[in-house]
Amino acid sequence: MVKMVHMSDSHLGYRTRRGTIIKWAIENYSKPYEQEIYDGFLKIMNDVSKIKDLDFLVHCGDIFHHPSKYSSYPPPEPARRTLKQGLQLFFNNTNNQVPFIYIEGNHGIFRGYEYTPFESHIDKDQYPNLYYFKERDLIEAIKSNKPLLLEFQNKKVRFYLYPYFEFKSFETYTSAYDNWVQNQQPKDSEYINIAVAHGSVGDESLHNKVNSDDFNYDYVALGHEHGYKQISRNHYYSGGILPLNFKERYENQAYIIVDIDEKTRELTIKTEFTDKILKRVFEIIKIDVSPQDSSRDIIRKIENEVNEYTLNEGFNHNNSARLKFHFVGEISFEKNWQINDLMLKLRREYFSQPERYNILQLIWKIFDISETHEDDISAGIIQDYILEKPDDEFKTFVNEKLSEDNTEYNVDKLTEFGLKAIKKALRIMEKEKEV
Ligand SMILES: [Mn+2]
Repeated sequence: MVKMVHMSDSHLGYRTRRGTIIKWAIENYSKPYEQEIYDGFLKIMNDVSKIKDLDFLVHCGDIFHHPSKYSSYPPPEPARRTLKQGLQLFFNNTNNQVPFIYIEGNHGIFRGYEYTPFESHIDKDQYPNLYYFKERDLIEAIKSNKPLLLEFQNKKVRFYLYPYFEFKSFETYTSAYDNWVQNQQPKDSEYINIAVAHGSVGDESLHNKVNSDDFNYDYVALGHEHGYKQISRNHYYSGGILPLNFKERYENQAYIIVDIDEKTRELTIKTEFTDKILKRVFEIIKIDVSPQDSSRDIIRKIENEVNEYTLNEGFNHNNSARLKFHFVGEISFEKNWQINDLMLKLRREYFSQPERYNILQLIWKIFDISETHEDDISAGIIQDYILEKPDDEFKTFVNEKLSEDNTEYNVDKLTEFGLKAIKKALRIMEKEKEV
């Protein structure tokens, strides 16, 4: 058996920003949620280092949140300190016997520079069993037409490495990368062959040869998507440590313990969900608003929800709530502004009384459901202002165009799309009028 742990996307140094209370955790001048991720990372490094007979720890990228495409700041000091502490802990507990393999993602790198925070702020050479692969290594491998791999002869394991690379951004990159990827095809099946990649199909940063079974890797460890996901029998995203935002709250984050049988190559997968260590309320709360609701009614609905998190003992950075309200109903423009005003005022009130409210973040979004009831409004408008029978006339129009063109399409489907476009345009016009 070869045993490895697959983790990814720790995003050390991530800070919640929008609508948060200005509070710092005490220990080392970190922000509260940022600190919770540090604590989670150290716990994982400690737990993982104690796994019996562990052969490898693999991290699939984005260990730091900064720098990134939109921020050239280095990782904040507590993030660097946490990574150092985590590495120290891991290598000490494993007596330097277990390799830590890291590939670079799209976060935690200085774009356009040859050095990375691992070199400028961490000193990777201090850790003899740390294997670090950056974009620059990938580019060198492409230029010299060699695979990017790491081989452990004693264990008969090879890692094929795919740091994040936007190979679709230039045509020359795409073809060079396509050609090079062939080099990443395992030489033989005498070794256990593992691919380690940072990228996803969604933003075209994962090559289809890695995403498929074309190369017969025994296991494919993926990073970049923040939720735990099994893509196929042997392709997995582990996800990060904790959800970073409200969307990720409804996914799971984990690290994966993978056992690979040398002979049969059978996988035994054990998933350790790390989001369950989350100590705070972190929820989207739906609030139904009816057209008849007065300000007072809406305030009452909000306070009912907020009071659950009042907790009387006041603000505590360890478990203060992250809340997002979804206001849903037939919401006029006037009501929309009214809700925004109320929420701004209430949030100021809650944040100015930290001895009372245990809230870290409070944001909201307003959903006007009348927008989704297309049939109620727009068809009528079309009939009144443009056409007598919009569906029929549009269908005739589409039919004529298609027969001129000698093409065959599903006329009903096209009519449906066309009408949707018209309705949408009309709705935008209506809105502009109202504003
Ligand atoms: Mn990423």
